[in-house]
Amino acid sequence: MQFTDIAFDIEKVRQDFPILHQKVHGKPLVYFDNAATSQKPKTVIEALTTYYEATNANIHRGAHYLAAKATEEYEQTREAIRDFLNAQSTQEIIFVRGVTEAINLIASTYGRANVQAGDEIILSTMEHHSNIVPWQLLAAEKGAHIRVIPLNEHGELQMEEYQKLLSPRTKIVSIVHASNALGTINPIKEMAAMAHAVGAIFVADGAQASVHLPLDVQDLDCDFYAFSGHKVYAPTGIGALYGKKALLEAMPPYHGGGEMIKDVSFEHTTYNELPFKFEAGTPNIADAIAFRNALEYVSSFGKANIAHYEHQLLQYATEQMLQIEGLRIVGTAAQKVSVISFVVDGCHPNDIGTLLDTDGIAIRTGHHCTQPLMDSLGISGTARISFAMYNTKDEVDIAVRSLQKTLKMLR
Ligand code: C6P
Repeated sequence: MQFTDIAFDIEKVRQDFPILHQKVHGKPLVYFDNAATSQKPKTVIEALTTYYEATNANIHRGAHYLAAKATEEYEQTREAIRDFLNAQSTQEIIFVRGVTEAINLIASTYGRANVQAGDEIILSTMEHHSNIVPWQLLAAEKGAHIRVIPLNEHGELQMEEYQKLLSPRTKIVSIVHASNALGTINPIKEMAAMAHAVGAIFVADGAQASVHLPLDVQDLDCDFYAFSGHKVYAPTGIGALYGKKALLEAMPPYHGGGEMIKDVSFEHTTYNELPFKFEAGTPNIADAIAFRNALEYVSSFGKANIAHYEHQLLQYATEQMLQIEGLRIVGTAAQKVSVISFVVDGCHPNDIGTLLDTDGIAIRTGHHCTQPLMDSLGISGTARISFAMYNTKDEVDIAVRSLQKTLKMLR
């Protein structure tokens, strides 16, 4: 297969990622675990160093030069995220640690205020644990019920079953935009409209989609959209939650503390305006600032161009892997991000991962924090290859050769 219309120079891109140029167990590193976390370009790494060397100060409170500079840079990232998501206002962008914290925030605030006994929360079989457990905690507290959309044999949502689950009892629908374990891209725009038709709100888990798909929260009409910086080439420990302003305004705060208040007395506290109402305490300033560099880095290539390239990697790798006897790809949806989960007859995924590692190839194995999905498929886990913009066709060839060798050893 010939790759066509690649809009950027992959070798140049690779030069931007220092970590890629090392040997692991004596072999050049092939990093195929990007769905777990992506590697960081120099611009992000340098932003962190520059921040601590030249800017470090607490934000939104000091009267001095450094405090003002740090505050300005922190708020510039909020604007970059607004732009990345095409949100209407920076008041709709809350800094969080990542998707896990974002969903816990929604469940603890919007959920507690709006879900009552007998209400229903709709999830899908392919959800990550972080989009299951916060809702289970809420449902247990409130006497609400979780309903689950089943999948078809390709790992796509059964939309007619979703339609049947929706009712006036539905208060929240929370669905992954792109599955980390299957790669499936879900039709969240259509799903949000269907949720709205019964008066429910729609939450999208954008952990995987955010790095691969162009996003427009206004067009998607999600009520909440969560993503983690570390999967979009930004540092760990920083992410963003988009929420519609009217919802955020009506919601009670999440954590209490400094920054999220206007006035405090022992009798009464008034809360700060959006988005600060949801950002108690000193935040992760350095990583938030470097987050902007990551988003700018992605935007400089154009997300559609990156997606086009990654799709070719996905197609090429899928073709190559399907030639391996006994290998089955788990997740064959028509619309996929660049994730390939697979199982091989007679081989445990962990053994495959361990042996590929001896050839310098990093993949993830196991249940990928989607145990209900694995249970529904009747497997304990998969081996998973996931691509980023810096991966190459040659790396796919290296991995396929290593896989062939590995499977000979295991069978
Ligand atoms: N998936 C993976 O290897 P955090 O950890 O908060 O940044 O993201 C959680 C999360 C939520 N939803 C989806 C769809 C995800 O993929 C993840 C993280 C990683 O697949 C680590 S388990």
